[in-house]
Amino acid sequence: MTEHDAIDYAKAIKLFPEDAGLTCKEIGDGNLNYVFKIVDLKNNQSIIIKQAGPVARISDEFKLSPDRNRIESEILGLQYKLAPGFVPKVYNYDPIMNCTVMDDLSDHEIMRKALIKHKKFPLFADHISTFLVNTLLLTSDVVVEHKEKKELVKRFINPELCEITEDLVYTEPFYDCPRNEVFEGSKEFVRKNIWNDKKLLLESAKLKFEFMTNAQSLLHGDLHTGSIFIKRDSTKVIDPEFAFYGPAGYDIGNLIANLIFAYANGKVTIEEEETRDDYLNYLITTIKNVVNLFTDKFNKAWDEKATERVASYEGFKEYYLDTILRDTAAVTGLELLRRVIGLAKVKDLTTIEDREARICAEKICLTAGKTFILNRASIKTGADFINVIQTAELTTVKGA
Ligand code: SR1
Ligand code: MG
Repeated sequence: MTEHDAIDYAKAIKLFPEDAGLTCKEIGDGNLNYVFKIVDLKNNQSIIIKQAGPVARISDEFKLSPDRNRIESEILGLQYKLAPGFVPKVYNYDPIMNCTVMDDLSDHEIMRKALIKHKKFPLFADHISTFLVNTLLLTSDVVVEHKEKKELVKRFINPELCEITEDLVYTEPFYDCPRNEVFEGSKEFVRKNIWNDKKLLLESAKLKFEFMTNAQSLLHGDLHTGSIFIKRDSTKVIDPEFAFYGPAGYDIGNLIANLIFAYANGKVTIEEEETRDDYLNYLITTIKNVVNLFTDKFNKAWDEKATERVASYEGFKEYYLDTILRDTAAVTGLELLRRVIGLAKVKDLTTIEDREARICAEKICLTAGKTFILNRASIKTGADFINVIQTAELTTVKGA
């Protein structure tokens, strides 16, 4: 749709009163879709229409079924029930126009943009840990009746978007793929420490196959800070078009890595020492709390909500949670590597103007990323996650 078409569409589906004075602006800045904000200036109401085309917005090279828009609208509806208050409300899904109408969240801001401005959100770890436990545990075989769960697996089969993740996260960052976009100052470091490390390549292969075969939980599938709208007292998760049944740790690791990008940005761009320490401490506390609150809330929800008989066997909950935390560490590492090496970048790094500062931030991410993957089995607590980040920071700053 053009902006003009979107106004006609809003009128046709009778979303606004007859006397509405509608305006429209296309505000999408993601990689795949078009996002129209429709405002009724007369009655001061607004909504969002998100439309999926047959190819990705960033490149015709990615041919994608617009069915992703159905997946997005359906999972938003499900998450609205599982994690009330943490996703926008969906008003309409249209399988002909491949578009979904939902709440306008313009009173919030995109979390990545806010973090690049070094803003703090003290309630975020509490909010997102509830969202993660509710959406991940409550869609798993631990809680959902198994035939019903298999129906959900069918409904959310998402081959094309999974292929993007398989390629961009699990495959291309691990060799000198022509589609990669490595910053020239970081390329030698990448070649030596990533592409030439056979042990790391083997671990990436194991992880790729876990991603493709472990239908554990209904994932958001792309839970980075650009998929979160935030304000002081509210967190809304958007854009779940990559949703499918995969390893629960994928969402948690994705999120933590993106908090680490904010950390690396703050570390090299905030000049005043006290302000920098304060901001980095906020991010360290947030990362630690995300892991620890997830663990606490997961244990509690398991005790209250598990329906599967074997879930009550002694030691099983601990075993299951351990595998999620191991996968969380691994995906934290994978996301850290792929955003530095691969095609899809993050502004936290690309907006760093000073060349040496950007190289330093990227090396922190690459060093931590590699450790998260290789040592994933022993990274379980918030303190363990922080230890990897701070060690990477120390070795990078010392020029190792
Ligand atoms: C072609 S899509 C590139 C990236 O954008 C999305 O947000 C996902 O993160 C994907 O990997
Ligand atoms: Mg997106």
